[in-house]
Amino acid sequence: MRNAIIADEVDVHFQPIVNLKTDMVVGFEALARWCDPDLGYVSPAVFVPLAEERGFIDSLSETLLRKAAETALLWPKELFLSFNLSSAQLMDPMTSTNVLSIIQRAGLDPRRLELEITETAVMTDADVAQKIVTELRAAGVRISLDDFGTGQSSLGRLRDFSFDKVKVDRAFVSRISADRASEHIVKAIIAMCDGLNLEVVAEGIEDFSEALKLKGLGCGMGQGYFYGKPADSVTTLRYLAEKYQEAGPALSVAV
Ligand code: G
Ligand code: MN
Repeated sequence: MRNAIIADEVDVHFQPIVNLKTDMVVGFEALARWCDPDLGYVSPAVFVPLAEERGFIDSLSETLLRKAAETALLWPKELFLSFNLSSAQLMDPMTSTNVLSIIQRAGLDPRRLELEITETAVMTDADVAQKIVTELRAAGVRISLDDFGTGQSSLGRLRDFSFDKVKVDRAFVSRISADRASEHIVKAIIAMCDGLNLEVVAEGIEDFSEALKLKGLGCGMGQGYFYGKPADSVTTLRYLAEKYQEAGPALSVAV
């Protein structure tokens, strides 16, 4: 893994996040990909905890964020980049300084960056996490609460912690057409976020009926295989060029 970072084998893929009302792309989530020449494809669920444990999550994250930010510079300016922070990073008081200096070096406006954090990560050291989040938000970075509804969900966290966006876990979205309970839970999350002035993204939308149901519930944004699978930066640029061509010649993307 250490060598992979040095050899530049770790790559970033991008998955579109769309406005459910207009079906327009509003941003992309960066997802880490590692294809080892001997091991083949290694899942981030395996290598991120490994990097945390062995103490090189910082260099891994720096490589990924730098690559993601450089790619985001090629997109239309109104699109945001969403990047996952690991739990170890949310315990490290240097994280905000590190993140801001990486995107500054890359030339990406902090207002185009969103950082995804999980409730479990926030829980480990709530004071440090709060401080990191406050510093980042002061610089214009937005914060989303990832995988909402699973793990150690606490509604108190939504009250006491400052976020901008909630990402509803795909465990609820994938069953929204099948069971009433999931539909009611998603409906309640959307209503709550409305009242709290938080944006909502439904994760893991896989088919048209799920998309339709979420639109009906007034969910603002969506993400999932139905709208696009994670793809490399070249494919992502091609996708944007097509989308923007459909939207009219006034908008263009250089490929
Ligand atoms: O924890 P987080 O929500 O960041 O996880 C994102 C993961 O979910 C990625 O590995 C991505 O490939 C996967 N993913 C994204 N969209 C879908 C989807 O529609 N269905 C399924 N099963 N997985 C998805
Ligand atoms: Mn995420």
